[in-house]
Amino acid sequence: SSREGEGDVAFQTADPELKRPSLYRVVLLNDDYTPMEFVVHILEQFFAMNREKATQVMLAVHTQGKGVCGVYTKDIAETKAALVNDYSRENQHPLLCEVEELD
Ligand code: TYC
Repeated sequence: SSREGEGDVAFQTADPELKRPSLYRVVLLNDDYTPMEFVVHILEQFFAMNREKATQVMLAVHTQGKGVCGVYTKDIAETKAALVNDYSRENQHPLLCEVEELD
């Protein structure tokens, strides 16, 4: 196993010491104005859910205040949240998507 500064380049195929990346939840927040059908559309288009799953998640957010759309690495989670927020704004809806680090 190659430790920092040890310089055993010839042995590095054996134990590459890959760390698991930290994971982040992308969450959708409820609001009083965004149409339910727009939220379902977001979940289908940005989180690859079928209509049934997207409807379940949308209703969970509507009744519980927030809900998880998916779990991703940091860059992917932040990109998805930004794409959803930009798209919601373009369509004049106040829908908010946030990123939370997993414990
Ligand atoms: N509460 C919204 C309504 O009654 C629907 C909604 C669901 C909005 C989920 C946002 O993340 C959301 N039209």
